[in-house]
Amino acid sequence: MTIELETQLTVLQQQAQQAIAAAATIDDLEQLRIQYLGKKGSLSQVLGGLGRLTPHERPRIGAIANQVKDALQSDLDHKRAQLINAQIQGQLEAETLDVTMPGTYCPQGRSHPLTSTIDRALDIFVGLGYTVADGPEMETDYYNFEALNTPIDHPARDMQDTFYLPDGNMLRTHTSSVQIRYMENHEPPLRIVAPGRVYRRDTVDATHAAVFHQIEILAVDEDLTFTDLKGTIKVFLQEFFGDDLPVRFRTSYFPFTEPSAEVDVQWQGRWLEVLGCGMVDPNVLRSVGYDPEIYNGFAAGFGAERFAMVLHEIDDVRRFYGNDLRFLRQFQ
Ligand code: 2NM
Repeated sequence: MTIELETQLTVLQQQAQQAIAAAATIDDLEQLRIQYLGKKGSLSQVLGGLGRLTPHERPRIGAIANQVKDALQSDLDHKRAQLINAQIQGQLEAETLDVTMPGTYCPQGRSHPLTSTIDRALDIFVGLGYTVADGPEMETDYYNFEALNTPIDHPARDMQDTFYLPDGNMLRTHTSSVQIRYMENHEPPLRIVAPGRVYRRDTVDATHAAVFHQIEILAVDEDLTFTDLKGTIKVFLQEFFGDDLPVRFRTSYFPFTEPSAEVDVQWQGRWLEVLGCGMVDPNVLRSVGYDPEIYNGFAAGFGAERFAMVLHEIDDVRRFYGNDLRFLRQFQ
């Protein structure tokens, strides 16, 4: 009986120690603890037989059982510490951070100076109650010239000045065509601002581009006066360039306005022409079906490139299209 119990304890210890050594996870280990040392575990079952021993043998076997228990508990603790260590080690390796690795390149974009110039102008007109309008860049003779009171023999219609397409259409030479289209579809009163790309057959140099950007405004209402036009233009230019900017109006000529004016601003001590404007010609109003006895209008047009060049003191219009980052990075 004594030998039998002793053997059982020895076998149990060997089995348990092998199982503990082979445990792969902390959960496995906990299962083994319950299996061998738990209330209803193997060791308790073996000790159940203790009662059948003689009082003389009981303390010796009891002491062996305690040694087995202590040995297994110590193995469990040891193995648990090993597993936790391995887990931490694995985690450290998986989460290694190499602070010497190069960073991720995050290029930062910014507005093209022309885009921010156009946005700046549009913001001012939107603040004055104007609506932004746009239209096609390929136009018919009617929208680009005829509806704008531009006679058939006007020099602007010359093959030398306008990009004609083989079908007789053309690339628009101004955004006034947008205004005609808008007026055809809306009744007065209206206030619109039309920004966009325009095309002219100019010889390209520091101040001329074949493709550039125009911004045109148009107001149609009852009883608009040239004073309304002057006030609007002055407010716009002072908002755009700065409060105490000297502005002057000179008489001029456009087919679509009468009277017409060109506007200069004094910038860095010099007078620079920046804008054309006038009261919309009654023929233009008639062509969109407005009665010039009831309605009149004023309009103005200017080049975005020219405004950007004056504002930022840029000496060559070709810079805008060169995509030279050293140039572009100078603007916010
Ligand atoms: C300018 C100068 C003067 C203009 C006229 C019109 C329209 F459609 F109402 F007839 N839009 N824009 C205009 C007038 C444009 O650019 C230098």
